[in-house]
Amino acid sequence: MGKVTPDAGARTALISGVTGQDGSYLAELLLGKGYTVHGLVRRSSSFNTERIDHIYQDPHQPGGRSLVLHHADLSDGVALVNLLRELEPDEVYNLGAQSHVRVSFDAPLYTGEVTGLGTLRLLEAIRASGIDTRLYQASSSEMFGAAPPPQNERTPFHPRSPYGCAKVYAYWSTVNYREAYGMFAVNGILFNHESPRRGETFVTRKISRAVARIRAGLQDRLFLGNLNAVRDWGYAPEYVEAMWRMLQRDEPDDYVLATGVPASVRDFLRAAFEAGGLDWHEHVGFDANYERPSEVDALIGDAAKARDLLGWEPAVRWRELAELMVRADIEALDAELSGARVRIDR
Ligand code: NAP
Ligand code: G4F
Repeated sequence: MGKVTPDAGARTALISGVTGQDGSYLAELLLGKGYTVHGLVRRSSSFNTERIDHIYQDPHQPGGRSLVLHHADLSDGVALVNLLRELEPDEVYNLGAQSHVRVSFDAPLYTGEVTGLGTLRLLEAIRASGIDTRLYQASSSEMFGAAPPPQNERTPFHPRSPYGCAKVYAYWSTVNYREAYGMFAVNGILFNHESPRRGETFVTRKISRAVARIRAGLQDRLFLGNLNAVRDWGYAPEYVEAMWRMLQRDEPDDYVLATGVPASVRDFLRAAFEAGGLDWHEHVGFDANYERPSEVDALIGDAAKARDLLGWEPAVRWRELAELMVRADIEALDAELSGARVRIDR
C-alpha cells in the first residue's frame, strides 16, 4: 500500500471495489492495457485481497509497480478527496458496494450509506479535488425490480430492495453530476454476471461450490430459497471490457449490459448439478431464510445500445457459465484436498 511514481505517459485508473469479483477482472484488463492501477482496499481484520494477490507486486522488489493498493472506504469522503488529489487518475471505476440484495434487508442503512451515499461522496470528491477524470458507476439491473422485462435504458425503475433503492440514488446522482457540472460520468446498468470468482453467497456460486463439495463427500445437502426467479446471467470478464469501453467514448452516456437470455434459478441449478454428474432433487432443500421480503421476479436485459455504440456482444450464456463455474470449483477443491493430503503425509 502507499505512494507510487507512475510510468511517464501511462494512463492511471482508480478502482473502488478492486478486491471484489469485477474489480479483480477489471484490474487485470487495465494492467494488460498498460495502465497504472490504483485500488481502494478497506481495512479488514483478515486478508481480503485473495482475488488480486496474483497481480500484486511487492513494493520492496526492484522495478516499477503497476498495481498499487490504498486503504480507504466509501464512507470516508475526506480520504477520497485526498486520494484523488494525490493520484489524479484519468479514470475512476466505482465498483465498491454492499452488493448483496438479501443482506441489504438486514442492513438497509449501512447499504444506503455505502452503496448510495458512497457514490455521492466519490462524485463530490471528484468535484472538490478539481481533477479532470472520467467516472464509471456500477449501476444494476436490480434498479428495474418489478418493471416487466425486457428492460433497457428507457425502462422506468421500480426497485424492490434497500440495495436497489441505494443503486437508484447512486444512478441519479451520477446523471445529476454529469448534467450539473459537465462531468464525464457514466452508468453501466449491468445484469447479473458471474464467474469462478463470484462471492460464495450469491446463488450461482453457492450452487457450483455445493456441487463440488457434494461430489467430494464434504456436504450432502444444499439449502436454497426461491427457485422460480428468472435472471439474465452473463460472464463477468466480458462485462468489465464494456465498462472500459464506456469511458473511451467521446460523450458520457448510460448503457445496459446483458445477454438477453433468461434462465430460472431452477434451470441454473439443474444445469450445474448435471455438469457435476448429480441429480439436484436428491440434495436440495428449501430454507425460507434465503427468501427476500420482496423479490425481483424476472430480469431480462436488452443490450442493443451497447452492441450498437460500444460494439459489445457477450459470448457466454448461462448454461456454459454453469458448466465452467462447476468445473472451476471441482478443480479448486481437488487442488485444496490434494494439498491437504500432502501436508498430512508429511
Ligand atoms: P463484490 O464481489 O461484492 O465486490 C464488492 C467490492 O466492494 C469489494 O471489493 C468490497 O470489499 C468493496 N466494498 C464493500 N464495502 C465497501 C466500502 N464501504 N468501501 C469501499 N469498498 C467497499 O461485487 P461485484 O460482483 O464485483 O460487483 C461490483 C459492483 O457492481 C458492485 O457495486 C455491485 O453492486 C455492482 N453490480 C454487480 C452485478 C453482478 O452481477 N456482479 C450486477 C450489477 C451491478 P471487500 O472485498 O473488502 O468486501
Ligand atoms: O445470486 P443472487 O443473490 O443475486 P441478485 O439478488 O440477483 O443480485 C445480484 O445481481 C444484481 C444485478 O441484478 C446485482 F446488482 C447484485 O449486486 C448481485 O450481484 O440471487 C439471485 C436469485 C434471487 O432471486 C434469489 O432470491 O436467486 C434467488 N435465490 C434462491 N436461493 C438465492 C438463494 N439467492 C441467494 N443469494 N442465496 C440463496 O440461497
